Amino acid sequence: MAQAPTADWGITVVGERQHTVRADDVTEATLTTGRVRVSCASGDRYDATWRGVGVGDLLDGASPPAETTHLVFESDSGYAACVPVGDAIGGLVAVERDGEALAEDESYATRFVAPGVDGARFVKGVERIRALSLPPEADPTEYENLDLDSPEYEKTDA
Ligand SMILES: Nc1nc2c(c(=O)[nH]1)N[C@H]1C(S)=C(S)[C@@H](COP(=O)(O)O)O[C@H]1N2
Ligand SMILES: [Mo]
Repeated sequence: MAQAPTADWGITVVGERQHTVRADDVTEATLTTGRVRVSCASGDRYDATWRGVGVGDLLDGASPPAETTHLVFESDSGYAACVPVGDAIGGLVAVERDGEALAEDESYATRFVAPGVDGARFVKGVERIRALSLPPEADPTEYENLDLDSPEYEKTDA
């Protein structure tokens, strides 16, 4: 692996305003922990304890519109997932899995996880989170890209 992405990440959150949360902004007190299963359509699954910043905390400061229906999580690789806000809000952008910094073991430092969301949408290397207000007839999958991938993210069978 070329370089450890260590504590050098930033996530830009876009609502009515835009703000960037950086690794330096994250203190022990702002971290939250959750047990979440990663479950892929291929059948692979595992449970892990994730530690990171709650999605609600990330949205603070970006003033997501009251009509927000979905959050789009975008990776630095182009991979992107569109998740109903009610599901996403129960999740976190993790920086640790089972007590280990993701940046230590993986080619990415951050990743979205949330209970009840399928593993394909657990975007690795989150770079941007956008609040969307979609009308009921909209197709949320048009706002995602679950194919494009950076090779070092070693996508398992989608
Ligand atoms: N950026 C990025 N995130 C991604 C993927 C990817 O290809 N790129 N693959 C997804 C898929 S299909 C699954 S099942 C999980 C796999 O997570 P794991 O490596 O922890 O098993 O990551 C998801 N997150
Ligand atoms: Mo997957």
